[in-house]
Amino acid sequence: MIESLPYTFGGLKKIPLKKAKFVILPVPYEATVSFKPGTRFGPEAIIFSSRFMELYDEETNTEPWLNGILTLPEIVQDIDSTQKMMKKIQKNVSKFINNNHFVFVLGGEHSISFPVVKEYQKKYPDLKLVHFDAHADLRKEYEGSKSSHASVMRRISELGIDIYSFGIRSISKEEADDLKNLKNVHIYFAHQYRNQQLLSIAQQLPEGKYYISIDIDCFDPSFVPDTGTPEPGGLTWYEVTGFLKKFIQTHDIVGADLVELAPSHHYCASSFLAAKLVYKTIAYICCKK
Ligand SMILES: [Mn+2]
Repeated sequence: MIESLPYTFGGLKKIPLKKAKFVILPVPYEATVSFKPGTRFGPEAIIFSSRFMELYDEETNTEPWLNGILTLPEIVQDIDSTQKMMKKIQKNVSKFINNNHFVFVLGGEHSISFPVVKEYQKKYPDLKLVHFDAHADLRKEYEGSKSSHASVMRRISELGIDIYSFGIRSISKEEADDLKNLKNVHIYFAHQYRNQQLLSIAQQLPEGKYYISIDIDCFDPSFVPDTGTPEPGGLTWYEVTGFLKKFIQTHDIVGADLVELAPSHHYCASSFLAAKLVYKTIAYICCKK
């Protein structure tokens, strides 16, 4: 009876916070979009689609939801100031991070990764970042904003965090020039690194605590047309999940986000893929010994 499913990630029943290994945090924030708008509807579309997923994962032969997944109330965009909103997000995630919950943030635009990563770095000073995206997001600022979605990795790099970016196929001349001086940013361009190479890199990345930030536009538009700036030549479902599986087997993941889904009314494959990617990531983490 679909009608009776709770409106939560996976349609799962609400559980006490202390029983939740994973908390799903919807952040429908949208302020600095440059092309097609709609990321504010991303979390809602992901949660809606997730209610129709199979909760058994055939690949890992597990039922990831048994580890405890709790959908939190969304962080409402009730203030105009970007800086205040970033502070609000950081404050909100703090208690979950400090109580050892795995926070999985659903965006919203990519800017929201910054306050979450900043708070994670407080707990894990050696925090590193794996980043999937079509865009490098390394602009010093964009359209007058330092908190733009197009600047988020620049801001994170300024925290001294090592960044490993995959699927990149759109970068400005200025960003490409700056890259030589950004010693902690490692870009694996989509035209160079595919399939088996991605799998090898997944195992070779340095040890440490990692946060994973996934901009849904890392996928090819044939998989995910519903995003603000779809770029041709993107990654496939099995390239991304294959990487995540290998990477998670060999590394310690403490938090994640999935951002930039801009759902359309007539095409649900994008939001379903997003929901499934969140659940797959949880499955890979849970089946780790
Ligand atoms: Mn992007």
